[in-house]
Amino acid sequence: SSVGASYSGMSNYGKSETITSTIVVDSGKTYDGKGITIIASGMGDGSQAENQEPIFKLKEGATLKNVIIASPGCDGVHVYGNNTVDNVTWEDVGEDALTVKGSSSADAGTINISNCTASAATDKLFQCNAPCKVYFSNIKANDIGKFVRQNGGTSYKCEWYINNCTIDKVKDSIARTDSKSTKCYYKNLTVTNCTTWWKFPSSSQVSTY
Ligand code: ADA
Ligand code: CA
Ligand code: CA
Ligand code: CA
Repeated sequence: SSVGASYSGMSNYGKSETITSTIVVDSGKTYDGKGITIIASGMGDGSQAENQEPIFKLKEGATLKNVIIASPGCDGVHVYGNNTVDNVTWEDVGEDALTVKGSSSADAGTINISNCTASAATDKLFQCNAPCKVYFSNIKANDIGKFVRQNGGTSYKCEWYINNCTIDKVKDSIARTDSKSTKCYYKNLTVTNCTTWWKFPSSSQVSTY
């Protein structure tokens, strides 16, 4: 099986739905789009302007799967802790693709992001605004600024596990943090057209596993 999202045989594949407000997935619930394409209207233009609305908001423990997010990507997906994001495509990432939210003092737990495809991110794909452990697996990304970024100037700890990802055309870096306690672990990572993979205070914060 290849890296990235796949919708073959899903009942909503080829169908689209236009939304005008954020789809909220309640705590512990699952939103299964069965291959549907979501088109946002009036929620932001997908530019680098901050404060666009998210397409999805996943409360604590919620799961999002089998969705294609069309342009404009707005502020992507917001997750609040211990979430699963599986088989999601960002056709044209907006301000960013997914943000781990929460105050910097509240740990967002473990976030699993797998079997996803993302393209055309002017800046970041995955933005971590709270301490968290994120497991990235089977993700295909193309034409991005950064794959994962801890909110600039913060010093809390994040742990990133990057497994079986294929990333092409990277302007800034694969992973970037200003925190001395954040760690990044990677294996089976294929990167092309990227000058600088890691931007960490110390190279000892990054290792294979
Ligand atoms: C920028 C901004 C942060 C936060 C972040 C985001 O880095 O400085 O305050 O808004 O974007 O989550 O998009
Ligand atoms: Ca931003
Ligand atoms: Ca874009
Ligand atoms: Ca954002």
